[in-house]
Amino acid sequence: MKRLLITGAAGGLGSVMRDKLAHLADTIRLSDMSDMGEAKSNEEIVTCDLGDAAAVEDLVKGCDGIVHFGGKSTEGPWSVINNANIQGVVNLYEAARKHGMPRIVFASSNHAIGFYRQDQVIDNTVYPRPDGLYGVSKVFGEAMANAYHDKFGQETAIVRIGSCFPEPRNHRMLSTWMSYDDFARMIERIFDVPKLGCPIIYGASANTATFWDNSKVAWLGWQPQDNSESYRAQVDANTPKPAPDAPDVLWQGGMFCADTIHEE
Ligand code: NAI
Ligand code: 15L
Repeated sequence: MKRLLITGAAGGLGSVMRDKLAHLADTIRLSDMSDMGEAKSNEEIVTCDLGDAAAVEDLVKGCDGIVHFGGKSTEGPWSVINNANIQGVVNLYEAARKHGMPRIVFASSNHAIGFYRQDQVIDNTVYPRPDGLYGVSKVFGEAMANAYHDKFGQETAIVRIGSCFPEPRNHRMLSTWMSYDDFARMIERIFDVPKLGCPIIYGASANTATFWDNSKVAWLGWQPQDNSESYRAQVDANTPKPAPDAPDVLWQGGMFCADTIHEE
């Protein structure tokens, strides 16, 4: 690609993927509303709020791929989720429609399906079961991706990310963890395949413990290489085992299922 846009570039995933995806394009355009530091020689930095339609239209112009990490990434007040994850996604897809429909990686979340039980293995055909307002906003983003695909042919990889951190932090994450390297390899495949469409992909490493079946997207050729099992002893030693009826044990979305509505 000539120019790849990464939104949410000041965040946990954006600040790691900024380097790991640098080889995918001549120029990486980084965007966030928070400070992203200095631009490297192959980078452009654009500070903007995803809720600002005109700014997002300028942001997307001239990009031939988008990795959309920007947004509210946990539960919070609806006004914040609404601006970033609802209005922000509408702004992004409208900008993409007007500017050549660059392929999009949409950072959805396991919280779109958080109320499936941990003793179930689900694939990408299940009905959403969001576990709060944040999860609902991710279901909205998935619906936008589908509508713009069916209506205009816009291609999106909808990635229901599990827990993408340096290491799994608790017992639930032994099933939901995805390494940064596995995610970077997935994004490489997404931009490599000649025809993408609008698939839903579960974002987890090749963990022995799993809630998710990616067999319907085997055609993508993504083969995760890491496995949370190598952290099991460490997790056992450092984190208390939750009670068998705790949300973190019952539901795929874990503690988000027990979180409250964050009033304004
Ligand atoms: P993060 O919270 O560290 O980063 C999100 C970034 O988006 C922040 O830098 C924030 O400033 C920016 N942002 C928020 N609202 C904005 C707005 N209105 N305009 C412009 N920028 C805005 O989150 P993280 O962990 O890096 O996640 C990235 C994406 O992946 C998020 O969309 C999140 O929902 C999704 N995700 C991440 C998971 C993970 O394990 N890290 C799991 C599931 C989904
Ligand atoms: C998410 O959607 C969040 O963005 C991330 O911070 C983690 O909480 C992750 O889900 C998870 O479920 O572990």
